[in-house]
Amino acid sequence: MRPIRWFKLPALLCLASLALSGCAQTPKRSGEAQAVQEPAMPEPPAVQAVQEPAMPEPPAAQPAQEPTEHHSTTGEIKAILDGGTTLVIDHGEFKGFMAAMTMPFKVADPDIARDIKVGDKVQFTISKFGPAWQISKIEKTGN
Ligand SMILES: [Cu+2]
Repeated sequence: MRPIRWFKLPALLCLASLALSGCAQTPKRSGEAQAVQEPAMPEPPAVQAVQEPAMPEPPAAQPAQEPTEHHSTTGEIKAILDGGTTLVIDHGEFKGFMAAMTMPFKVADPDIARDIKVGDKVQFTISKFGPAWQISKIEKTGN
């Protein structure tokens, strides 16, 4: 019994010390490959600042835009509607754009039609504000 115990204990100590020194050992002593640099950690992709899409602005009042196209003709005022913001006009031909007919037109700025009355003969211009055609200029030529 005795020799066995004697043998066992150092064996265990030896194993333990091997394990410890194995961990503690510095791998290279050569001085040659010391400059091996850790590959830089790839940068994590920058966290995209996820931006809330801006709330769509309510469409601005159309007359704020510069009109892109204009047509002029003459006509006669048949009715004034919506507090002066719409004029029904029996209009002549807009050359190359629209045949003569009676139809309503929005007025870009009701102020420009302030003095217009039903029955007035007018010379007027419609302009394209965004998708909408509106009267941009109107003057009385007779009645
Ligand atoms: Cu028309």
